Amino acid sequence: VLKEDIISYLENKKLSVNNDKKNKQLNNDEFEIITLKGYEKHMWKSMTKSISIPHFSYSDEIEVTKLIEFRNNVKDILKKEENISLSFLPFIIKALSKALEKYPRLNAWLDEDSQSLKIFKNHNVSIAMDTPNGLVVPNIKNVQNQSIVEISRELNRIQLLGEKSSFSIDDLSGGTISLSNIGIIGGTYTKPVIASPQIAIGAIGKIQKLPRFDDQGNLITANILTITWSADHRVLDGVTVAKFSNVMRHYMENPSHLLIL
Ligand code: CAO
Repeated sequence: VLKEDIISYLENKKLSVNNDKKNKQLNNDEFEIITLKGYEKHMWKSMTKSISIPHFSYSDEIEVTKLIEFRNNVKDILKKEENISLSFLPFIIKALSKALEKYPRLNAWLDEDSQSLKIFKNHNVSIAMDTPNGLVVPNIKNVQNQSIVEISRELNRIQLLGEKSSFSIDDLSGGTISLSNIGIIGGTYTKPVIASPQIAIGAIGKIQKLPRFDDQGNLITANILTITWSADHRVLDGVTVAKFSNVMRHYMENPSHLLIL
């Protein structure tokens, strides 16, 4: 057999293998092409920008037994009298706002061009929301002036809009800090991605019954909710974020203080 024949045989074989592969790739029954649109396209753009931010991450455990009792005590009456569904989130949003009163620097937008922070007086809390059309982040405005019942009503309103994907521009713009309640789906810790130009976002895990020790060293059944903060490390340091998170934890662990302070 000539050397040329062997080379030609091998090349033909390679060609036919490649053609087989090509044909396989072109077999439309085996895959589906999804073209990104709407909210998904926006997520592509916003997350690509966000991921260039140097993220600082901070996590903590919050003991929410009192919060669960408090919420369960008023949940049914609120549904009956006002037709409002009260979850834990309105308490968490209010606790966040209380912490912002002490640490307003987290409630800001970063202008990269002028290297300046615009610190807002209003607490417009963006809520990451799972909708039939993907991730949307509407915000609840002026939380600092709203009661827990008012925040619940607003949360119920945006949930309804989310189901119909009919948010107004106003609902989707002007958020100053973000929260993501991924715990409703599951999981304990997640590291959220900052929604630029905001500089901080918190992610809440699932409430879990876990063994812990109380101050006297007794083993107790605790209800633990985790929170993880991502903050823009160019303009926020770890100590500020930790102190801010401690204030928020205090209000979540002592929900009655949300009503009197
Ligand atoms: N742990 C345990 N239970 C929780 C919980 C948590 N972290 N969060 C909510 N629940 C409970 C609520 O209390 C409620 O229970 P009841 O029936 O006893 O009242 C139930 O789960 C349903 O709550 P809800 O849907 O009304 O939730 P919410 O008000 O806490 O949250 C919203 C609203 C819009 C944030 C949520 O529905 C949602 O879309 N979450 C998804 C967040 C998301 O997509 N994150 C990803 C962002 S990054 O890609």
